[in-house]
Amino acid sequence: GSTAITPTTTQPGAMANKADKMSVSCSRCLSSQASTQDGKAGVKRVSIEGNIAVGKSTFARILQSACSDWEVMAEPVSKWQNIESGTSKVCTFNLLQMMYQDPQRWSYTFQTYSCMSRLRTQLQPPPPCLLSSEGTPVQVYERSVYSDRYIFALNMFELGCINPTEWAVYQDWHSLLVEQFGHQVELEGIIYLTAPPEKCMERLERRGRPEEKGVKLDYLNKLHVQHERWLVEKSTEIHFEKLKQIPVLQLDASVEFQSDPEVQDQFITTVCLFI
Ligand code: UDP
Ligand code: D5M
Ligand code: MG
Repeated sequence: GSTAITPTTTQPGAMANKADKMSVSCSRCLSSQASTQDGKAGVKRVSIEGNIAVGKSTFARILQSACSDWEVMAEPVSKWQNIESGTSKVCTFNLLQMMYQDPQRWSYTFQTYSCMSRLRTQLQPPPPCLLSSEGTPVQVYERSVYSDRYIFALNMFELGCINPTEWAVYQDWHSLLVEQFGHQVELEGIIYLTAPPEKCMERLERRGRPEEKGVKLDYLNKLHVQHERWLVEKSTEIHFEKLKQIPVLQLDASVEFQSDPEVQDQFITTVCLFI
């Protein structure tokens, strides 16, 4: 694969200053080499990782509108909220709600569905316009099959909401799926958005997703620790060789970036240098 991505954990300030605040345009990304490794030849893939409500979707929308060479693939949350019953299309299930209301019963089921729906979304071929674009076509995923396992499923197991048998079964099929399909969704970099869990809680409450009403700060603290172990301390046991080598760009998302074009411009510049 390509090695064009800066191979370190990077702080935003240094790289943004190097780029000397170029204007927001695709020309910032033109110099990179695209991967030609597999069925999605020429496309680079990065995922945006981070705690619940840290601002991933907001950040993804900003990237999408900044550069037409980037295709953002949002997390399939609406699918989790509306699973069609096999027998009646008018009857739907809200698995996200079920998981939050009764985690012991539904965590394992949720993990099977979140991983499957994520993979299905991410396996879709890029649109032709992306491949014919002048710059480097980039697919930006909101989270990945790796955060499913190394953040959420692992956390549920550690909390006792996934039992040891379920955990063994989960890990077995997750490894099989990643080994079989992983090369088609292989990441070349991870953008890790960070903010104190208290800031995420504030944003989660502001967003007001009904299913997340019962989410406690303690849960966000635990997810924060899982992210830090995986992406910063590198102490999470990882089962995929390539994943261990992936460059991580860490961005401080605790600043109010949604309404600040200057911060957005800095972020975009930093991401362009990273990609
Ligand atoms: N948000 C905000 N300021 C920011 C970034 C995000 O107020 O600089 C808000 C955003 O409008 C939303 C909430 O924080 O109401 C969570 O953001 P998002 O859905 O993007 O987070 P995700 O869960 O995707 O990480
Ligand atoms: O994530 C969307 C919502 O879905 C949020 O409540 C977390 C939850 N989520 C996402 N992936 C998983 C897995 N794999 N397990 C459990 N819960 C999950 P947001 O961060 O708001 O975009
Ligand atoms: Mg989101």
